[in-house]
Amino acid sequence: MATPLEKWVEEQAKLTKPDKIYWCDGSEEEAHRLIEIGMKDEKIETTPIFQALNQKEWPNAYFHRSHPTDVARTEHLTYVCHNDQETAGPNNNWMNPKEAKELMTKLSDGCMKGRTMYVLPYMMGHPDSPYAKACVQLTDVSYVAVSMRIMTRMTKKVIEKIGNNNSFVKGIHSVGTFDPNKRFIMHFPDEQLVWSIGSGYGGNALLGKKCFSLRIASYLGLQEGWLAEHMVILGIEAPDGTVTYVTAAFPSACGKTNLAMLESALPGYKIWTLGDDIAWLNVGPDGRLWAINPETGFFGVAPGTSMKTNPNMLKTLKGKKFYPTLFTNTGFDTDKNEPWWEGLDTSCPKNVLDWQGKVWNKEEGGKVAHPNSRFTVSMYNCPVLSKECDNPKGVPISAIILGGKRTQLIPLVLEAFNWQNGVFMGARTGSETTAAAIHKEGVLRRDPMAMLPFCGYNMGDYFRHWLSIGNKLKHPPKIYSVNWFRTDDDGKFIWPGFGENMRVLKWIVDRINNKVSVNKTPLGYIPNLKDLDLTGLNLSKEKLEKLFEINSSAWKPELEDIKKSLENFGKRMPKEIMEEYNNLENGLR
Ligand code: GTP
Ligand code: SPV
Ligand code: MN
Repeated sequence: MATPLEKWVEEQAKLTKPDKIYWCDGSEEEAHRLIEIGMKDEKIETTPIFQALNQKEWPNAYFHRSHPTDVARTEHLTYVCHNDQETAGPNNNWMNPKEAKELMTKLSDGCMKGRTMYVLPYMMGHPDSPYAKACVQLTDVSYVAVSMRIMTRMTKKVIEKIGNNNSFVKGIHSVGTFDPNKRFIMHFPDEQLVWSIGSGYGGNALLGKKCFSLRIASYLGLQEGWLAEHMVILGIEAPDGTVTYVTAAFPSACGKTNLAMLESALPGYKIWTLGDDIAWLNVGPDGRLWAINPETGFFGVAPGTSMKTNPNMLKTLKGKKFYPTLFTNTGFDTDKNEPWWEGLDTSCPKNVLDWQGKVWNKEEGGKVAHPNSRFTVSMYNCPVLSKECDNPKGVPISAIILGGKRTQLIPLVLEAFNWQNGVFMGARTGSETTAAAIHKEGVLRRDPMAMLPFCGYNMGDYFRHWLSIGNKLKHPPKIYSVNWFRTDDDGKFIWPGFGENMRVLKWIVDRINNKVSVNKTPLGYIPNLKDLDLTGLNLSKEKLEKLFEINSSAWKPELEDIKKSLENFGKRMPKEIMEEYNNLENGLR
C-alpha cells in the first residue's frame, strides 16, 4: 500500500510529467552527484546550472547564474490563499484557494517534461525539537535541491517520521519556463501547502524558507500560540563569560546577517551566531520566550560582504566543513575562476563577467554583481556558531531588537517602555526598500517587525497575537528599536555600523542587567550618552547628538504615514496599538 506521501508524489508527477523522479536522501555523496548533473546535463537556456569555482581559494564552491528576469523575490506575484480575503488582510495578495489551484494546475500541466523531479524530505528545526516540522518539497532543478540541503536538515529519516501521516508540510516547485507572466508563489495555509512556479530564486523557490517558515508558519503560530519571525538569533558573551541571547528583526538586506555574526569592536565581548534570518519563538514553561532557528544555512547578500565588514562570513564562505557552498549572480573573474562583488576586499578584476555573464567594462558602468546576488552556505562552516545551535529547546531570549533602514528621523537606539509599547514600536517601523525584492529601491514603506512581505495573515490580527504572547510571558524580553543608517547632510552614514554595533548591543545588555539608567522621550527611552561605550571611536559630540535627535516638526509627516498604515487594518487593529499611537502623537506635540 502506498503511503500518503507516495500517493501525493505520484499525483504531482501525473500532472507535471517529469522524465524521472529522484528521491533525495540528503547525503554528501548525493550532493556531489547533483552538482555533477548541474554542471553537465541541466541548463537554464544555454547556461549550465553550476560552474566549479577555484577550489583552492573557495573550497567546495560553485557558481550559479539565474535567469536574468529572476533575481529577487516577486512580492506582486506572491499570494496567500485563505478561504476569505479578510484573513489574508490588506498586507497580502489574495486569491480564492479554488481559483488559485485551478490556475496552478493549468500552468503546471507538463511543466517538468524533459526534467527530473527531485523529492526533498527535510525538517525545519532540529528533529528532536518539539517545535520542528517535517516537510517535503518537490522541485525540478538541481540548484534548488542542493540549496535546500544546505539550508535545511534534509535526511531520509524524515520519510520514516512522516510514515502514514498526511499532515506533513508540502511544497511543489517548478521553474516552468521562467516566464514572469506565468510566475506565481501561492500559499495555502489551511493545507500547509506552498505551490510555486516560474522562478528559481531563493525566497520564491526554497519553499522551506520564507514561504513555509514565515508565511505558513506565522499562521500556524497564530493558531497554536507561538510566533514565526524574520529575525536573527545571537548570543552576546560579556567579558565575565555570561551569554545573553537576543533576536533582531530587520527587513530584507538591512543587516541581519551582519549582526548575527559581528566581530565585536569592544574588547572582551564576543558574538555567537544561532541564525541569520528566521526565528520561531515559543513561550517556555518557565514563562520566558525561547527561540529556535528552523534553518541550517545562510542565504546571504554578497555585495558589501568583506573581511572588513563581516570577517566571520568570509571565513564561513571559505570553510571546508560542509559541501557545497553556492554563489548566485555575483560577478565572475575569468582569469582566476573566482566570484567577485562590489565591496569585496580585492579590487575589481581585470577580466570580469557581470552577473548576466557579459564582459564588464568600466566605461559602460553598471554593477558587476547583481545588488541582490547571494551566497548559500552552511551554518556549520561558521567559526562563531553557538554551541546551542542544535539545542532542540532553543535559547531563552532577553531582548528583541527591531529596526529598518532609515536615513532620517529614527534614533540609533530606543528602548520600549513595556511590551505593548514595543509592539507599537514594531508596528510603526518603516524602512527604505532594497534590492531583495523586485520593486523601486530606496522608497520608504511601513514594514512592521520586518514582516510585511512574510506575515501569512491579516497584520491587524498579527499585532493582537503579539499582545497576547506578551500576556503569556512571565518574563518578557525588553524590546528595542535600532537604526544604523541615519545620514548626515552629505548623505554619509553617521554611525560606523558593522562591528561597532557592538557598542549598542553592550548598552542593551547593560540595561537587561539593570546597570544603567535611561532618558525618557516620547519615542521611548534613550541612553545617557555617557553610558554608551564609544572608546576609540572618532565620533564628534555633534554627530552623536544627531544620532539621537528627535525633531517634532520633521515627525509630522511620519506620524501621518504611521496613522494611515495602522488605520488600514480597520477593526482588526487592536485598540491598544491605537492608544500607543495617540500617546506618541501627544508626546511629540
Ligand atoms: P536578507 O538576507 O535579505 O534578509 O538581508 P539581511 O537583513 O541579512 O542583510 P545583510 O546583513 O546581508 O546586509 C545587507 C546590506 O547591508 C549589506 O550590503 C551590508 O553590507 C549592509 N549592512 C549591514 N550592516 C550594516 C551596518 O551596520 N551599517 C551599514 N552602513 N551597512 C550595513
Ligand atoms: C530576504 O529577502 O529577506 C531573504 C532572501 O532573506 S529570500 O530567501 O529570497 O527571502
Ligand atoms: Mn531575509
